[in-house]
Amino acid sequence: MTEVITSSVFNIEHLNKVTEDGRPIIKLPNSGDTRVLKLNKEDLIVSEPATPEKIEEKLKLYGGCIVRNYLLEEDCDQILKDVSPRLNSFSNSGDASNFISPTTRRASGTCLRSRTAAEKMLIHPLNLAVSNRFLGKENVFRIGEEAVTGFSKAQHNSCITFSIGPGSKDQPLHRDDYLHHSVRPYREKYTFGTETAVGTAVALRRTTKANGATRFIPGSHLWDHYRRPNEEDVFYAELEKGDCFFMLASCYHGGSANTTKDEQRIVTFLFMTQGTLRQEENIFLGTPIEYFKSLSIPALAALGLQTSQPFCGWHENEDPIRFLLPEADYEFTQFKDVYMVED
Ligand SMILES: O=C(O)CCC(=O)C(=O)O
Ligand SMILES: [Fe+2]
Repeated sequence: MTEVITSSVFNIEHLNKVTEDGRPIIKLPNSGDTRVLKLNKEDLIVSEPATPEKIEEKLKLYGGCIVRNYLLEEDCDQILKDVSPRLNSFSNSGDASNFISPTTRRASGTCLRSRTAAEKMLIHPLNLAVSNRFLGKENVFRIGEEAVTGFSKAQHNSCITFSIGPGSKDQPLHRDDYLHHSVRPYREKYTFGTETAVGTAVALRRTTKANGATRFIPGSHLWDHYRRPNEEDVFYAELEKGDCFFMLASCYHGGSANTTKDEQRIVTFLFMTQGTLRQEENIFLGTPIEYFKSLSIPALAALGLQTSQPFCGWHENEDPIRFLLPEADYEFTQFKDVYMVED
């Protein structure tokens, strides 16, 4: 397993000077890594029929890939309808670094506002298979004379529908795994075990370079923590309605400038995380319990409302699905397998 460096804050070198507007200037370590991956669109497109294995292969190499025709157009329309009230009521004044642009509207909690998002996008078989491959954990633990195994499935992390409006500027390039304090070492090739989030971004409408398609740097999932992301190295994930861009959260990416006069760039970006980590969005506050009770068992499990084997996330000594759906034909086991140990 690749080592995760847990703290790098002490590597900052203070230069004792400030910018014109008073921000202190620092230097960060430079590993000297100059690898750049120049790809064609075809390299990133998963051939049909898309399988978890094909997606996994491209994610390991490039950090991102595109799956055509991932969701039905009617499901895209339904998700957009469900989140539209939130998009239309959204306003913000932006922030200094343009991370949250004033011309970008965000409907967070898309899997809570849209049953279609939860039942079609969250539990899409390719999302579950790929995110379990990159984020799932399975281990063996001793309990007295026995040894048990537990499989902790990937769970929902966040789901935001972004509507990037005309006049929006480039969002600065960043990695979404900062939220779990991931500090990435330089890697020659991909190694499993340290990824903390995997994203699927579905275009609810056609997305183009001109209207603000997500751009990312292929191969940047293998870069060290401080390597500077350059705009010359980006690739625009242009999507037709219903297409999906898979991306590891260890990749540099960002929403892009919208230079059109009147097009909104509308994408739902779902991230999954490890079943043992805290979710980015606090999905439990403000969501009526009736909404959770109305979902399928697989959707509840993927939302993190199933105990992660073993012991993580229970409610009143029970699995949360038993609490939410007491009548359902459902059984939860704390362990995957139970063995006797011969010492
Ligand atoms: O809108 C996009 O394409 C990406 C947005 C994003 O990366 C973010 O807000 O973290
Ligand atoms: Fe992001």
